[in-house]
Amino acid sequence: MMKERKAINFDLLTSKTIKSKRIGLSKNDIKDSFLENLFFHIGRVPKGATIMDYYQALAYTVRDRVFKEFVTTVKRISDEDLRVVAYLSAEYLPGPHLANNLLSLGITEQTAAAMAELGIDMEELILQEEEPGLGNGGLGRLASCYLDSMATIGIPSIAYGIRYEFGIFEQHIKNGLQEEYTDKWLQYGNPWEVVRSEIGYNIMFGGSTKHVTDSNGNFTVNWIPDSKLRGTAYDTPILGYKGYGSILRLWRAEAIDTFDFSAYNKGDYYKAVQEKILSENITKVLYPNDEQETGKELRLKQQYFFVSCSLQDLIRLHLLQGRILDTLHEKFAIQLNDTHPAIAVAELMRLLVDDYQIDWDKSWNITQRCFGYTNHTLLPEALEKWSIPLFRRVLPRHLEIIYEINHRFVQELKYQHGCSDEQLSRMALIDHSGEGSIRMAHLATVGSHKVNGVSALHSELLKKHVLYDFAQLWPDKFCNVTNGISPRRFIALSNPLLTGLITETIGSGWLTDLKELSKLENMAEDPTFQNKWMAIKQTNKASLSDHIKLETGISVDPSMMFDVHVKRIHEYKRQHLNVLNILHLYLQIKKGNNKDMIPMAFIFAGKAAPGYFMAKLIIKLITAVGDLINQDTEVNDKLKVIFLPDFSVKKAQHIYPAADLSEQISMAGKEASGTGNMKLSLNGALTIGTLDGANVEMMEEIGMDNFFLFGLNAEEVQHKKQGNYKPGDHYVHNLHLREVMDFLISGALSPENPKLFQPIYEQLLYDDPYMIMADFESYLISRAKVYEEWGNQSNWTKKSIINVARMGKFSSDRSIQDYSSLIWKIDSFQNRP
Ligand code: NBG
Repeated sequence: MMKERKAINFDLLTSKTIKSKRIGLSKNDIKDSFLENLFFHIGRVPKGATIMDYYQALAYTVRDRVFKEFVTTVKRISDEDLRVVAYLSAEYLPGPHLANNLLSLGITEQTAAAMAELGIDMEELILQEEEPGLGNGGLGRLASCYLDSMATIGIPSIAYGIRYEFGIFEQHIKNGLQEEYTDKWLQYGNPWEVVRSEIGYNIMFGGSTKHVTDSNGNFTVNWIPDSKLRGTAYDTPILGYKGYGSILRLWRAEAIDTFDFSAYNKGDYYKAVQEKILSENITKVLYPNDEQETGKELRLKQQYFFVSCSLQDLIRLHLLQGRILDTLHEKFAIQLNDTHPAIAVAELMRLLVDDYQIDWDKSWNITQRCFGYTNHTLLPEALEKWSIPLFRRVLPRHLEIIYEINHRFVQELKYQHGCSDEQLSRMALIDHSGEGSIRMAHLATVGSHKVNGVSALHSELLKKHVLYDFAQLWPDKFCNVTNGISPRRFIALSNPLLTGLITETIGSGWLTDLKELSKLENMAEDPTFQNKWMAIKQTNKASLSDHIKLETGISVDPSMMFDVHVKRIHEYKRQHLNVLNILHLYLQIKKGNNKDMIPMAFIFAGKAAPGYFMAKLIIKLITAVGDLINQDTEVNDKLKVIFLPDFSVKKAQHIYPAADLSEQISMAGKEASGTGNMKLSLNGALTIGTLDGANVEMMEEIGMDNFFLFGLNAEEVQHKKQGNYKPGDHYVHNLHLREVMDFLISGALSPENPKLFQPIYEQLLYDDPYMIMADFESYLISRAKVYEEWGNQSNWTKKSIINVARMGKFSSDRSIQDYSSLIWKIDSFQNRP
């Protein structure tokens, strides 16, 4: 037993009046800390130090100050016994930490000055940081924006995830094709994290269960696993903007016994370390799939591993405060970020019922009141299902628990709600077709007290289609929280010039209250302001153009319109629709119809899932079109086509500020929300888009006149699909479409392999699941309006200013406030006395 600890006085650290040099924010304090860290943490003298040493010394200097805020916040949560959000997400994309933490601490300038006094360029240090690519795209980035906002407005939170040793692959483009290389974000160590070796949990897999009734007649289930490993916590402190602290706790898998001496003694050296290798595999690599489920055993193990560690951790934290488990839901609101952590429903039941012997009904009540579930996709291929034989092999006890939840649920449906057999089979957690599978979205829905979609349209479609029966049954369970983005990361950090101009004009309150941007609206027609606005865009474009030259060797004139399409490559996002238009423009120029044509640079970036043939072919198509156009002197002063490799948060921050036009052209009903749409618009790009995801609400806010709308809406898409859609009809009736389609397979794009793009051609002509042929004409008409508006630069700039002024709704701070009031019922520090 540990002796009771004496009360430790935190005042030195947390008081606003007592100053400690170690955490001081003046230039001199920062300089002193930096040198101390360089000497004592890194063990270097300036003469022998590398740039990486400098970066790390600065990172430690900043981390100390971030920890101060974190410790202060934790103390407050504990003193005031506050309810905490536990955010469970298999993915995070925080982006580089250094510059963001400097901004949050408000010490960017004094740090740059401190470094300058030492002859060091701070910008160069910032560039050293490898970003943690622990996510595939929007879902992971959203989780990181939410951490930023929770810490900014002061929602007590802890975020849990997986510490993938290798994050999303590095994308190289060779001969126009995507090649994947291992991401090495940890190769020089990670100064932002602290390993908590003492915070670790045993995780079990496989084996069987034994049902026993003890001498008192109590029924219990023992799970006898066939393997065990340990999850260890790695903590990264998160600091909100001039705000509060939070923590991102990532789990790494390790062997319980790292070395098998008996095997070693028998001379089996390989076997001696085999367990270590097998265990560590669990957190080795991120599955690089976007919106596509592969049903792989390792993936299920990853999900269970991090969920179990996280729930065991929450239980530990809860009991540490001297509470009983009956009140777990009063102290924690656990949010499931998509279905990836949905196994948490069964795991919490197991922990409560098996490990803590709480009866089923009470456990179920606690469980349902703890969880909220956010759905992020309607794509059928992304709705997770696990085959029953696989599930039984990996998690035999959870299968029993899920059967039990299902059994009780089906009974309730039948006897309390009088549901038909058909309804029962649609709603059950188990799908009996084939070898049988578990529907994780149903498990998450049944096990949560709230279910939300991520935009108004998506939440409606969720209720109408994917979770229709559930929404009929429990209408109050369903709600919407439209996604948002962090204005700190996506404008303050990414676009310092525009940030400066806005702050100079309306003050700095908008960074924490984005609605204040509306004050810019008065300035939209002011010629001086417009000129400053345009000059900034021009500078940002020149900077991106330098970057493009460096990365691809292609020169882009910054006076061209920058038409930007950056996001994961996916058929539903329709990068190929964009390409068809580019080919159309190319053919027009070749025919001499180019008198009034506006010079345009089409900029693409994004990764394709390594096993996704069509997406990879689309990348090849973009680069092939680029090769054709960029070298053709007849065309290349009017058109440029760029594919920037290896899209990441860092790269995105460079691209958004330079965009004139934002392509948000998914087939309506497919993009749950989109967040790139918001990031581009916040940086002053106008949007060309369909009525999909959050575009709908953006257009409502921004106004139809300032948004280029086109295409079928979700209902029309649905209608067409149910009818007799013949994409070939569009080919026959639309001359422009026919020309580009014919060109696509003419071989001109790939003389070495004339049939290369045939799969795209045939899919569009005979199947066209994403209605590209149907939307082509409308896209061209909308683009014609773009060109017209661009012709009047003052008018375009006015619209750009209005776009920014009306983006207030799309701050992730607003989203977090919505989650807090609708789902978590947690007050922010800001709203507390
Ligand atoms: C993605 C959607 C996007 C949405 C993000 C964040 C998945 C499963 N879904 O439209 O496709 O913006 O989630 O909500 O990655």
